Amino acid sequence: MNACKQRTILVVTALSLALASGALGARTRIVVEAEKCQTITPKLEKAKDPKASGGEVILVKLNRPHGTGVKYVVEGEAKYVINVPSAGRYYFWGFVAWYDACGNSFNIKVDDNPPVTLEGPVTDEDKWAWRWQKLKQSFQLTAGKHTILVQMAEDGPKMDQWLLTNDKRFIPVRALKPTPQYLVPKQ
Ligand SMILES: [Ca+2]
Repeated sequence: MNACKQRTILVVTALSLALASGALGARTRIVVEAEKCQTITPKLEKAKDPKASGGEVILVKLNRPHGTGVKYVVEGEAKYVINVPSAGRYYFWGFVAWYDACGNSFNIKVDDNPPVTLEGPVTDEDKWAWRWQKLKQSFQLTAGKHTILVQMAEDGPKMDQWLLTNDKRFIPVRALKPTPQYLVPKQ
């Protein structure tokens, strides 16, 4: 047996062992249309948007005057229940459009964890432009049912979809194909 063949056998054996032990766990992408929530309460609401994925988004309408709400006081939330197929560390992304620096956030609450603010920069040039925004915190989740709340934080932002994935390196660019098989319907 030459050295090259030996190396190949070693690599194949190592890969087989890794697969057998689950070290290369399945990459899961749970993609949910924001409007496919179980429940939604004001001031969060659904709205038609022909350019959005699924033709709908969720949003907080602009207040007049804008930016006078008290941040972190929940005035409305959208609720989702999902079935996570495999345990692991999961990363949350929102496909969002921000209004301005006082309309560029939601709060995301996963199960009983404290809410985490999903927010990002916005300029006059990219006001209400759709972009994927990653939540700064990740979550260790068991396989099975989990509750996700998207909560109002400010007036003016919109959300088209959200993504929960155990693929740390995945960076979404545009709207993704929804995976309704992970959504638990309202009982
Ligand atoms: Ca949508």
